[in-house]
Amino acid sequence: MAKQVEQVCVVKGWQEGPVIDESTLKDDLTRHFYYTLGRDKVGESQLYLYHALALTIRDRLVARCRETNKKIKQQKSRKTSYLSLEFLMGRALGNAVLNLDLEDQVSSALQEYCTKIETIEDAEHDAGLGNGGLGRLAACFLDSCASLALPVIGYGIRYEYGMFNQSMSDGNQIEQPDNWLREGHPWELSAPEHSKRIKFGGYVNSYTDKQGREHRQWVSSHDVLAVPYDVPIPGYKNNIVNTLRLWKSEATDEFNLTEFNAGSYSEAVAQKNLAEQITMVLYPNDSSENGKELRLRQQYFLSSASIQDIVDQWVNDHGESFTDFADYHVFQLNDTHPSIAVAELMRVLVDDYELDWDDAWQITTKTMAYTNHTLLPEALEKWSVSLFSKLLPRILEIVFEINARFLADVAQHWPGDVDKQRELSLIEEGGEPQIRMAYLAIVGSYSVNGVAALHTELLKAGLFKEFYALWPNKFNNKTNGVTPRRWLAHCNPTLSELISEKIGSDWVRDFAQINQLRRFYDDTSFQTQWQDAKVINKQRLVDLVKERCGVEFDVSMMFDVQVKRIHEYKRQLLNILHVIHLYDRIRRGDTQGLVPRCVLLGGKAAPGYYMAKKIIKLINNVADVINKDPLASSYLRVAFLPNYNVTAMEVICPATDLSEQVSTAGKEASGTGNMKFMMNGALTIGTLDGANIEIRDAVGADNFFLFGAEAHQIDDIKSRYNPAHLIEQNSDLANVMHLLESGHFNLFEPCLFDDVINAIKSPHDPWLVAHDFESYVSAQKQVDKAYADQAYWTQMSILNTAASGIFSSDRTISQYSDDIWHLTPLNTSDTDSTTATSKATKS
Ligand code: 9L2
Repeated sequence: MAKQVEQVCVVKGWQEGPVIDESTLKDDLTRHFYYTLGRDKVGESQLYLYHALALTIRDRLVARCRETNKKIKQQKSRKTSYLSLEFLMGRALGNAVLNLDLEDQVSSALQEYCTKIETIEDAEHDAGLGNGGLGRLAACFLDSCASLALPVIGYGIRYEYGMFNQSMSDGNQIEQPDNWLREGHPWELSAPEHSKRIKFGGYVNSYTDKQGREHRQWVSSHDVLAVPYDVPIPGYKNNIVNTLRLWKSEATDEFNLTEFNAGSYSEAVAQKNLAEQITMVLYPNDSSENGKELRLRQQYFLSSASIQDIVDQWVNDHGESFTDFADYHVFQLNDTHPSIAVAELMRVLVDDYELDWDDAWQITTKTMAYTNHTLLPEALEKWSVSLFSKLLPRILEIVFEINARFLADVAQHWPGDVDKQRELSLIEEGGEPQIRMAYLAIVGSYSVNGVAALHTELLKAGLFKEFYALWPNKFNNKTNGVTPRRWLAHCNPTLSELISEKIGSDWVRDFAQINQLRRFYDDTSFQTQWQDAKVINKQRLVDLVKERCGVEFDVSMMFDVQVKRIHEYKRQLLNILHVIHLYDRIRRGDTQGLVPRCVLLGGKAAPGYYMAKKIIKLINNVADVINKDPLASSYLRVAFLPNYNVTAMEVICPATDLSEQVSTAGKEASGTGNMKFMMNGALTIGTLDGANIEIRDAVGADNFFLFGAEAHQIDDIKSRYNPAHLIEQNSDLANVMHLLESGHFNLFEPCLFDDVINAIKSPHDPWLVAHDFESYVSAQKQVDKAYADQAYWTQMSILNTAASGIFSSDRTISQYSDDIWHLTPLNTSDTDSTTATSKATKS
């Protein structure tokens, strides 16, 4: 039998894989619809058509992915592995059709089914495997890596349940599980033959070999299987398709067998559940840690599976010599979440391949690179030593050894300074000893980067000051970016077409070219077209808001938008105070110069975040009162959009006039929503925080609405903070507080917002809401003034898009590659072999 298969295998062309004739998309769609899926009634449901189309496209992706992998092998490329607990991918169909340049073929094929891609797309669930900015950044990075033909593989977790679905009940957030795989996920291909065993629990033995060398052995562990599911990542019109490898946890067979043999059927089944729990659900906390054991299991599971995957491939190709390993591999750690990979690589090298500690450490510290995404103390990960010792006994030993050697270096650098050693130790003493994961990441990496200029400076001057003194060259900045494919070309076809008419369509590939738009900013007929495009996009959002919130927005009003995770530091509260202030003005008849606005807020609160949930309720109550008041309706409408996600943002950002980026200075590491809005021609009202600073620099201070305290002033302001006094001094703020305190927005729910009110009035409010209110309101007046002059506003809008070139994640990734990864792009000059092969077959 086996022999026969071998014979078949050498039949011509088979090693290259079967040939796809790419001109037959229509036939493939029909074949998948009728045969793969076994359907015959068109029009009954869009779901099967979506699946058939996804499979049709996937065939083309798989062919290119195989070619890409072949190139990586042939060109002996250095590779980056991007390790992240989150990949917030959103939908894949529209993006794949765009990147593979299949728009015309798809639309003509769908005509036969009397439908179009926009309708089919709605059948796809978002892949919501992330919380917010950090997860979406990972997704944008993958698009850019593939588009730049860089050999980068993403490693993540295939959560059975992604980010929860949010709905509203009486203005309160309700969380529902996101069963995104229910109807199948046509993009993935499982590769069980590449499964890895992951150890948990047990204990560590030592033994001495014949040469007298001591070895450590992690034994009696309860192993779990990591099964890979590969998702193709197409580059933009370059025939490169990279891979996102997502791991799913499963029980090992032998483990079950031992239990079965002991006659414990139910224990065996229970253990199976335990194993599968690891990848069951994404933790829904953005920028805050909760220290749950299962989360640590997820982190080690991802890190170990991914490290083993890369090392196994290495040993396959090169044997057990690791001398050159660091020349071919980089691991980029997306925050500290996978930082345990540092210790895991040491374990694999020292225990499994018997390298000396020093050799292994050399290799590790030449392959690991760490990105920090936050300065918030509550987000800095620490794990208790006792939990580590129970769950990962061998990893704990390795962390201790890394620490001992590191502290010896510290002693050398600062002789006799015991405090310094305590400060820098990977183990935080006092009470329950904790492992500081950021310190492990810094010590184990050759590169440490922040995600915007200010953020990196604050890291160097504050949180990581001592490490910066020790290793100044490790530290670097990589300002975030977003992919212009999804965030302009795909989500805003109307504006994209207009841009391409003016400057050609190469901006989609080379986004620096967007600056050519500058030439047209004062061209009045172009301005009119620009405005027309905005109206079309606003209509799409009007429909969405109507459907989801039951609120009527009006395209003739200004669209003022803040969508992001709900967090006190992001200050949705400041925004809603301004809304209340506008309402107060309307009620007082003070409407001189007031520009009619539709204010939209959206975002999810972590389920355990009490204040964030109160803020959602407040927004909903305020919206209710205002929307019901006929006096307000021609000036002000307010809505909270439930279940904000990637797909919603694709409708929201093209329609937005004013982008709200109002975090307390120094708290938002970068922000990336700010960049999506800018690309789509929104103007920003914002503080000097994160990437806002760079946005303002790029577009010019005249085209940005600035307000609020600056990062370097915050400590001083806090030291003499007196909100009661500020409220007394400012009648606008006093009126707003009076409306809130009188219960105007909670008439039948007494005391509902007391905690919110007290937070604003507290001299210890870390977010300084009352402090920034006055300058925020005055910046908003400037906004009104500017918007009232539509020609002027449109000019600024064009200039914003034109200046957004540097916020492409292609720029970010080029910098990662040049400064940290040192990758060589894959050769894309040859015609891709699927096309070549299909031509060859045809002739
Ligand atoms: O760098 C991507 C984003 C930044 O733009 C945001 O300013 O990362 C976000 C930043 N708030 C971030 N930092 C930390 C986390 N997310 C995070 C996410 C999930 C769990 C724990 C922390």
